[in-house]
Amino acid sequence: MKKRQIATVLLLMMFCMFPFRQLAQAAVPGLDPLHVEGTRLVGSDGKPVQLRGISTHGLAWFPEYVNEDCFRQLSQEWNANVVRLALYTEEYGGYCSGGDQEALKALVRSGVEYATRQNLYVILDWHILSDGNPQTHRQEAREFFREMSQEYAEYTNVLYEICNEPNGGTTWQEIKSYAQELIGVIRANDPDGVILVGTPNWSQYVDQAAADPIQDQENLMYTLHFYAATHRDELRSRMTAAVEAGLPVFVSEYGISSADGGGHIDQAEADRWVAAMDRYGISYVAWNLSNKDEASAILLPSCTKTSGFDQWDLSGSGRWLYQTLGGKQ
Ligand code: IDC
Repeated sequence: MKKRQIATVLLLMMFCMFPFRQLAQAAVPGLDPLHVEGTRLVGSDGKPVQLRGISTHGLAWFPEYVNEDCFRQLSQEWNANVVRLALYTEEYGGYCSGGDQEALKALVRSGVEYATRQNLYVILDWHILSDGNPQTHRQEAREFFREMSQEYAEYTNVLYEICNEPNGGTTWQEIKSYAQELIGVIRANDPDGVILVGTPNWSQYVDQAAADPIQDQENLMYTLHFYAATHRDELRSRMTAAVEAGLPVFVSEYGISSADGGGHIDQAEADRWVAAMDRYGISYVAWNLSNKDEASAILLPSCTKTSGFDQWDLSGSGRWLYQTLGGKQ
């Protein structure tokens, strides 16, 4: 063989021997896989992990904040370690009410990639709200989570939130049976990703879940949501009692405004919530990453930037969150 042929053969051999599979696996995010032990979220070393970060507003309404520079700033400067992607199901332009499903999924996928590259855990939030009962869009939910869990089975930073806030009299039994079905769908692809289950009455009745938790499943957590200017001691005690009863609780959404997302902010009450959540190692995700003219939005309506925010761009909620997360001055 001529030298050139030998070189070609050698190159071909090297090409065939190259461990492409390993390369593909190495490309899968390296965030520490989480699991649930007792009431706590823990890392692979068994040490407790607390996720603290922010939720997008409705992806259909504020898609512009799903960008890598924004996520980089949240991670590096704000000290967040999680973002939540809120995919409304029923509201105007929602996933099940005429929204462009492919475009919305594309946004979710971009969000996951940016989060992954920026070392953030990411929650896929099936944001039921005016639909009240998660059974309403059960088929769409099954299909959505089947697809997502297939795509992200290897992603150690993806958490699945299967129903934001059941309400309107939806019972724990109804939520439980929906959850069991969805857990089955997700587990068929992703045997160990953390799944967050909503609770009755806008994710406030964690006591009902604590009294009758889902059996024979691992890596489940139950959500509690609060708004500090509306919800105080009573709901907080329900949260801590549920944890003391052995329920793994995750605060996947909270605001420091009133429950309608507006009104005024109550920082003193918010600090009491944070103290309680920190004491129990509960994770918490703030509502919301937008410049909407409402007190829960972290940006002022006058801020038109979609990344590179400075202190003048932040609302009262934004400044409080920055400090609470331990943002770098
Ligand atoms: C609110 C938004 C508001 C929007 C409304 C849609 O802040 O801009 O118009 O939803 O109905 C929740 C929900 C969350 C709410 C939020 C504030 O999960 O979707 O967002 N909230 O009302 N639960 C308690 C409060």
